[in-house]
Amino acid sequence: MRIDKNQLHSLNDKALPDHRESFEYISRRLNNKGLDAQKIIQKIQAFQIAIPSWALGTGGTRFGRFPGGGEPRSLEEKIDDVGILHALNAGSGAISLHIPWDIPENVDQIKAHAASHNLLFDAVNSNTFQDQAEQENSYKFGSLCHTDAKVRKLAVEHNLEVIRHGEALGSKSLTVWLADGSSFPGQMNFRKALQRTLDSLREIYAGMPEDWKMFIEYKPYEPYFYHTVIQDWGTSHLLASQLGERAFTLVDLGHHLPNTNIEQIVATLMMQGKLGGFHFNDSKFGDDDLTVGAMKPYQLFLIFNELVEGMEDKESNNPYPAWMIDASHNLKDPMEDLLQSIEAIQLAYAQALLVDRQALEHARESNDPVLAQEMLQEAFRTDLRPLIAEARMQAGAALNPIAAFRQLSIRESLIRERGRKSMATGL
Ligand code: RM4
Ligand code: MN
Ligand code: MN
Repeated sequence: MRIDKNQLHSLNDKALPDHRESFEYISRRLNNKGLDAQKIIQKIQAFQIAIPSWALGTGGTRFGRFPGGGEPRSLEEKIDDVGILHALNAGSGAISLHIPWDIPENVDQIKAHAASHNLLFDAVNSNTFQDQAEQENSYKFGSLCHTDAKVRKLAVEHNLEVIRHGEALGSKSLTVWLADGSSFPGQMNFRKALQRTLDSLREIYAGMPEDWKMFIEYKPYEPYFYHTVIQDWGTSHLLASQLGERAFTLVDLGHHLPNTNIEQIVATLMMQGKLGGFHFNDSKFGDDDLTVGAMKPYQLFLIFNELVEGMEDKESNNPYPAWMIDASHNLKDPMEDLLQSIEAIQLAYAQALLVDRQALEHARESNDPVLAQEMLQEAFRTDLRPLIAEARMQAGAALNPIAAFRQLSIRESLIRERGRKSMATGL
């Protein structure tokens, strides 16, 4: 299914007078502060966030799953869904595949299909946290860290195969998230498990094409409850540093214990040139996979404040990070949730662009926390929603993506096309 752009534009036309009023107001306000709204709009338009192929269906918890209907039944249909999102918001121009949930069968056809929606293939993700049907050696007690060399070999080979799939599609990076760990004190030798993980990662790193990057995620707990081999950014950074120049840490917002200062982690990694990518979501307790910005929008803004500072720093050698949403949806329509997530990210980014870096630095140098807070909160409390809407409209997308999703009855059409009981592959 595809969005009819004429229908989209006529919806925009109806909303235009109201939008004009609010956009003109904010443009004037920004102008008075010496900011050019159009420049911010261009940055928003250039900022593209990948959608993971596993986020288009209803996720569940370990207690149950309540499918919503019209879920994509194939990789082609997942690409269609990301295409719909991109047509609505002009901000999600890439898809990130999880192998083996989404093995591209006919590569040329899949590539052409994605291109017809103006989509690129972002990082490919490996999966050694589940056993596949007929897999002889189990990942039950770990994968890259396993005590048995046969299991480690299987996991390494799987990652190499994921790289080959990614190469065929034009991806340039591999994201590795390991569930590996233990649930009981004494169960695993920490030192040996980490060493074996490093050795296995070396083999994968050696199998990456020259122009590829490896992103290593970390997470403090879950699925194991006592120890996780790559538990924090420090461990991920240690591995990335040992592996080499093309290995980086990936920050997944949900992979921190409550109250962790994630923005500080971002700054530290960027200082080292080792922040490779980002997985966006929000949470209250742990890896809750909630809509970005649903719980802690100020934290998201503070993170973007560091990201912008790092990206604008001419002396920084941090590469441009890869952006992806990583969430699973239990209650909301996944597509509406993704639209909300993208908007929350764009807003936090745009607000961070408002901060006068020189003035902020001055406040810091003169040890003036009051002024520093005033500056950050002034930016955070500026309502930039009309600016984001304008960025979308100028790019041919919807002024209001969620309203358009509903008014164009997209979910109803998808249910008609795919059925009420269709189920997407994923968690
Ligand atoms: C993990 C991690 C990975 C994602 C899986 C599905 O918690 O965030 O990025 O691939 O979930
Ligand atoms: Mn993740
Ligand atoms: Mn996660």
